[in-house]
Amino acid sequence: MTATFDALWTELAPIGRNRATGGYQRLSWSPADTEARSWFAQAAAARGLDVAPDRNGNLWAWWGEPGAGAVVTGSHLDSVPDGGAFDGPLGVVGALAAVEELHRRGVRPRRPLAVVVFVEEEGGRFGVPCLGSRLLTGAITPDRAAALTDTDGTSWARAMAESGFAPERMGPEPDLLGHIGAFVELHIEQGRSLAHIGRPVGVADTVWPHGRWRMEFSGRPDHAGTTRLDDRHDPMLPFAHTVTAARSVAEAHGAVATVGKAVSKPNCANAIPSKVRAWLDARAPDEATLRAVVDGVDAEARRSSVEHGVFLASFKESSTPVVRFDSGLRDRIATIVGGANGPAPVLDTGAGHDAGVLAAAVPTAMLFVRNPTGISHAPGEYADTADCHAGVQALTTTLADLLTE
Ligand code: HGY
Ligand code: MN
Ligand code: MN
Ligand code: MN
Repeated sequence: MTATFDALWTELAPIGRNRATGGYQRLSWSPADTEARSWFAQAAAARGLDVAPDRNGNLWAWWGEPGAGAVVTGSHLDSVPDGGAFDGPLGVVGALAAVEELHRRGVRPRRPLAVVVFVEEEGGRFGVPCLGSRLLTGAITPDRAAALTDTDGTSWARAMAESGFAPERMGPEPDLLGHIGAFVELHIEQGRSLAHIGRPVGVADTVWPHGRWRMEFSGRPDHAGTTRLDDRHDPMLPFAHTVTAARSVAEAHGAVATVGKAVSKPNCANAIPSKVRAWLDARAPDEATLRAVVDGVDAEARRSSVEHGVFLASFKESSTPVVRFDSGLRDRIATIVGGANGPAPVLDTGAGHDAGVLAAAVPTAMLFVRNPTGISHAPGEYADTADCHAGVQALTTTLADLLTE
């Protein structure tokens, strides 16, 4: 298993890699994403799996005929801009290596198994995370998905069509979903909980509720040298206030909030901007706290906009309710993968996953692999090879247990 994992990891590693930063740029339907998806299709077929896309662009590789009670594992291959090597690929490469290990162990499955690669998990190009799994489960309408655009104005429907899919066929797939008896996703931890307690592998318990909101501050464009300060309607000022308010409001609620993306129009050093568009990402331990954080930031943004004579419009782009993974599956997996040190630790996370979307429809679990620095969504994301191998062993043990019950 370790040799297979290492070989597959090495094959995938150059695809979409930015040599200058060491990070990855695999935005959905881009040439790098397409190359990674083709790599997956080939690697899965070489292991005797039958590969077929669903109507939403997710890729499925089946061991056995698709059918009732299937055990499904997998993750995603797209990345955030300049993301890390592990977020997504660990769960895909790990799944393929686990399938080979199941063969080596001589496991005779009593139900079908599939490896899935979900499309646009990060929302890195079209803004809504977990788009492939949301479409599959009906958590987003095909019309809304079709109309999402990237920063160049290319729509999801067009990008999908250019990759050979028929956007008019998008939508929930109750038959496919109805086949899934259990879904398990292997993922790098995006924090330091496992490093802190000195364990290589953990099992997920909950995902914090989270979402993205777009704020558009519209002011009056003017000359940076000649416009008296009192005469300005500068949208950069309430925007700047909102960035710092996000931090203090989140801090006061034990939550997190981030403004990681902003665009100024016309983006000119010697002109007061006409508009600043900014995205708030907010996450909290429970729904009420998340609401309070978003409302609190919005109130600050509005107050400051009024003060500066700027018009503010806010829109919710996506949200994911709190996820509680299947407790029976969680405890069973924690016990069987725990080893000599007792059951594997159970963790909460602030990161979103396709498993979180699927959890609303099917029994779902996640395995996390230790991340020594906790860094993620950045080139510095890292996990030791030995810990990745331990994660794949845990996934194999889990799949073997589910396939033979
Ligand atoms: O943003 C997130 O939590 C994710 O990794 N999709
Ligand atoms: Mn991920
Ligand atoms: Mn991610
Ligand atoms: Mn001039």
